[in-house]
Order: sequence, then C-alpha cells, then structure tokens
Amino acid sequence: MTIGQEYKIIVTGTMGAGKTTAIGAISDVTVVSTEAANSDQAAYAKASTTVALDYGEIKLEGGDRVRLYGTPGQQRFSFMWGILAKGALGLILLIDNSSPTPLEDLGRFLTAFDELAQNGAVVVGITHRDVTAGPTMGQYQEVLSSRGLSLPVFSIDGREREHILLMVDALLSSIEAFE
Ligand SMILES: Nc1nc2c(ncn2[C@@H]2O[C@H](COP(=O)(O)OP(=O)(O)OP(=O)(O)O)[C@@H](O)[C@H]2O)c(=O)[nH]1
Ligand SMILES: [Mg+2]
Repeated sequence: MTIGQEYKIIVTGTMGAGKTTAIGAISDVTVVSTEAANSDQAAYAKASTTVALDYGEIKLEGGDRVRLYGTPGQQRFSFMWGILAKGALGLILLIDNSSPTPLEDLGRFLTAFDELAQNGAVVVGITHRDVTAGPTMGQYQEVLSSRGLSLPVFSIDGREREHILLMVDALLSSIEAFE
C-alpha cells in the first residue's frame, strides 16, 4: 500500500472574506472551528468571528490529502498567522471586495505572507463581487505586478465549493510549476 502525500495549505485574508465559509464548503471531514461572538460589529457586521483557526481536509484522487488551516482575519489575532503558516506549502488569500479598502487589504496580506508570495505559492480569491462593484480585476492584478509578483487572481464566491476547489487545484499546480 502506498501512502499518499499530504499538503498543508493556509487560507487567510480579511475579516468576513469567507475563510471559515470556504473551508466548510470543501472539507471532506467535520470542520474544526473556533468561532466566538463578534464584538467588533463596526469592523464587520456578522454574528461570529474566528479567534484561533479553522481546520478541514480534502482527499484528492490518488490518495493525496490537503490539510486546510484557516486563520483569523482580525488584526488583533494576527499573531496566529505565523504560527499556522509554519511549514505550509501554499496559501489561499481571500480578499473581500466589499471592504472599504480592498486593494490596501491585498497589499497588507501580501506583505505579511511575503515569503510564500515570492515563492509563487499564493493564489488570490476576490470574494463578494456580487455585493459591490469595487475595484476591477485589473486593479487587483496591478497590486501584484507593482510588487513584482505574478500570481493567479480569481473572482470567486466563498460559498461555492467548486470555486474553492479550483483555487486549491491552481495553487497545487503553481507550486509544482515553481519547483
Ligand atoms: N454575497 C456573498 N457572500 C459571501 C461570499 N463569500 C462568503 N460570503 C458570506 O460572507 C460571510 C463570511 O463569513 P466567514 O466565513 O465567517 O468569514 P471569515 O473570513 O472566516 O471571517 P473572520 O474569521 O471573522 O476573519 C458568510 O456569511 C458567507 O456566507 C461572496 O462571494 N458573496
Ligand atoms: Mg473565520
């Protein structure tokens, strides 16, 4: 019997972008979550927020397994980002298009996860494009190119299993191509 490979992937991004939702949408196992009542309704109006991590798994064809770790989005829990990212192969970065500052949000997360970005191990998903017009996909691309980065950027819905799976596939392909 051959034992399949395991890939550790981080899902990060702004508060309310859909990290917890995305992991719930694709996990093949019961998700571990650490939701607490959201005391910062001014930052984002929703009932709960992640305070430590989300955990889910997907089984790929051929027996490989992807372990997905979701981070909190709030800056005050950002100490968890480095802890969770330790040993990670790649990163799915979700940006909420309906934030007042989505382009700056993208820049801030690219800086925080610079090493993975420089290694071509990041895919970006822009969520909530059905909610507000926001920047164009070209403007998001410009944030990347201004930093000398060439990374895939997708317009996605964090609730759609197929969209998240597409990002996982794109990430694994990018990492393979970069090696
Ligand atoms: N309209 C719309 N709603 C979305 C989209 N993606 C996710 N959502 C919703 O937006 C909310 C996102 O909440 P969470 O999944 O808790 O977000 P999170 O990124 O884990 O947030 P924190 O843990 O607080 O950082 C949920 O209510 C989702 O159903 C999208 O593309 N469009
Ligand atoms: Mg969350």
